[in-house]
Amino acid sequence: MIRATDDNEYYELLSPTSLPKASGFLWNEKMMIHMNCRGYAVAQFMQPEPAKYSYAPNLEAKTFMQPEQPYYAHHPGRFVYVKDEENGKVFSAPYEPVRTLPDKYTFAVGKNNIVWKIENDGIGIEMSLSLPKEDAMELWRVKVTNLSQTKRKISIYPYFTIGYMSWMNQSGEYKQELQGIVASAITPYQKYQDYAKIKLLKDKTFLLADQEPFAWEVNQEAFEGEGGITSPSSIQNEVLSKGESRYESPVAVLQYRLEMEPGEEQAYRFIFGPAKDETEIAQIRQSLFVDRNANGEDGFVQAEREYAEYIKEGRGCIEIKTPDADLDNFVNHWLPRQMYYHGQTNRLTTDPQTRNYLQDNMGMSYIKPQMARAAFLTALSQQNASGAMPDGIILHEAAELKYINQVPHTDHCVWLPICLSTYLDETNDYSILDEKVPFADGEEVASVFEHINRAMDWLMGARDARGLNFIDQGDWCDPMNMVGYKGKGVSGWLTMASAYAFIIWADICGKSEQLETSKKFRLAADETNVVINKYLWDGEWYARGITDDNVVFGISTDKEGRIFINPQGWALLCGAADPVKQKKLMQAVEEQLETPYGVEKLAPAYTAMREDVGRVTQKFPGTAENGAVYNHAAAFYIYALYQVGEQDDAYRLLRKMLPGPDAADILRRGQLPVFIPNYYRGAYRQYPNTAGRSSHLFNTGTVPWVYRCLIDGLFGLKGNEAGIQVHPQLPSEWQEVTVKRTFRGAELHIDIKRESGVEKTEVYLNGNLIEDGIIKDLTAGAEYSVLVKIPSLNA
Ligand code: CEZ
Repeated sequence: MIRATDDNEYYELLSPTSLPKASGFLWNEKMMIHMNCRGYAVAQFMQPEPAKYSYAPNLEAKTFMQPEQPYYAHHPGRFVYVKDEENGKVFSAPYEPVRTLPDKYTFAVGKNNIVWKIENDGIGIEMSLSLPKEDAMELWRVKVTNLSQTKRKISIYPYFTIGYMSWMNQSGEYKQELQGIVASAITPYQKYQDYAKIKLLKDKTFLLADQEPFAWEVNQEAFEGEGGITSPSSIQNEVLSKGESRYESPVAVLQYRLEMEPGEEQAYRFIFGPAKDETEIAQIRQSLFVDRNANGEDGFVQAEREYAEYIKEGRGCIEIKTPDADLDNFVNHWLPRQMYYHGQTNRLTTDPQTRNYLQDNMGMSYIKPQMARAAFLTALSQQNASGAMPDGIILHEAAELKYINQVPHTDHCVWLPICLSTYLDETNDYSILDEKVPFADGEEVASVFEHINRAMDWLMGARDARGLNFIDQGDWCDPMNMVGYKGKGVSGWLTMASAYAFIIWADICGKSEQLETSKKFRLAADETNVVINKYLWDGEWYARGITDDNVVFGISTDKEGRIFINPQGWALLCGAADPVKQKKLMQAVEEQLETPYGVEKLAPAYTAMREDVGRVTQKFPGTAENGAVYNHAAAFYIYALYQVGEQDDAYRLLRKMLPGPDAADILRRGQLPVFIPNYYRGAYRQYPNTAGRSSHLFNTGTVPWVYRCLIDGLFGLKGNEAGIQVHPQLPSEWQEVTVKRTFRGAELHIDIKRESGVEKTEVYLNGNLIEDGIIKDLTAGAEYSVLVKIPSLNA
């Protein structure tokens, strides 16, 4: 059903119906496209706010990308209808809208392109999508092959949806001079003040062809006729009617008529995207289809190549070989790619949530540390002198704080030291602490060190008389918006996260000779942990918080939302849980939250609104924050398990983040293992039938944490001031792994194996035992060979 290609370049799906929502995504500096196996697409580009050029059939509310996107017949998509001119039979590639089951079908998701190969009735259709590196446009190739023994007369109809562009003004027509279709619209608006922005928008959608079509249609209704989208009336005619759209929904359909000898191939290329005006479209045509470089390549070919190079820049810093080939493939290729996407594009928003911006750049520390560095400085330059971090980091002068960033959350400060520590581990660039950065309010400029001190002080100040952190209208959990909106409710998780942030910051201060400050925050962490145990320990696990009305929740007497994952994991991280409590809470998690698809965020999922907890309780039970296997939260927990040395539990849960390896699991998740989704359905004990289903949402803070689980935990190759501290935590069933670790310019070839007689980890560098297990004095450009012996379990 699914398989990785031999070179691991693609993941292939061999049926259009077994995982109907299986998908891949491509992105560049200005756009992203989420393409599913049946031809449906969700694409958006930045101008600077996210916008569409291939629209739904009615106006969509603008919000973040939706989980478990429903696809429907008229959903935006890219297809090719194929008609046999001799018998009138029609099918479509890749599968929608005609839905004829092809004789052969492959959907191959690659790193820099997405490819389909379809065979139907002796006709082969190969479609591929790539992007240029910078610009918002899709680069399509369509190849038609006559696979039969006889001469064939066919028509192909590349069909690109444009959809309902605007209720104010929309139209479209074929332009001879451009050899393509241009649809035009005015983005709807009502305030005259908006006109200045509206007039600059790319309100045209174009489809350019490298070969002159035989005919075309630009009017959606005329194209479909009474036959509808599955069997458009107009393609029953010999020639499309060359229609236009005048305040009618436009569509971009071209017709090519072909007479093909047996074995003959025909290749076409198309460019689809948004533009400001026809001049711009003409320039695109000129530079991609006409102009050639010294090697005779046109811009289209060059753009595809540049894009492949761009995607390759997103390499991670480990390459692994373990007993689990699927894991290797994911970790070596897809995981860094997903992390790079986040770090490079900030999820295509102009005002990323502060915690997302910081965590996405935590991931960038492994790929392009200079970018992570710059991002940390940008974030700090938007901090208030009080130490408070804002909701949302503005990345574009024209950006506005939208949606969730208008809701006050109290957790943003904790992410500063946590994310910075990864950057420091990777780079040892402590000079960042001396960097001078302004505050958002007032004239004051201060060092990064001072900025983070103030953030930590702010966390210490934003507490009630008991010493618990106020939650206001949310913490990490966005929709937990009514625990503390009256100003009294507190977050158990945030109190723990603050303690953990103090510890991390105290460590960083200790290493940069800020000993007094280090002591201060270590003490603060200890005191916080006392408070945590006094007010939040429920006997078998930790509570999630205490509401405005002083009701403790996330405890054994709650029928719903009885246990939450975050306070358990973070109590391990911040050291609040002593060994007895550790054991108890891990057991509670295993019994109440673990499922075959990972650990749930809370259980039992809420089935009705709890007005003293908020919106999270209104989400459908088992989706998103209401008890899904919310991978971001699961990753925190796994990270914590590694921190306390629970390597088998940690690995078991880590592996559950990926679909597979068995077919039943893949069917259940419905997703290719080319990204980790933000959640898999939970509420396993309430709704077992839907449990495990992927959200298909590839925007998630999960990925840098998974990477940290691998580097700091599983393979134990974390950086420090001196070099790399080697401390692997392999699951019991693994005997040997090899890792290539790139680190500060050096390359280490590390072989980790179990060996009988070995009592504790032994690290050998070029054959010599290293007493403290820290590989030091690494030189950029040099290669090292490291042998790590770990105890054998059957000794
Ligand atoms: O957004 C994520 C946020 O991007 O939810 C996480 C949060 O930590 C991330 O910063 C947990 O709440 O508002 C909502 O109800 C949404 O569900 C968002 O909380 C959620 C979406 O998944 C965005 O993709």
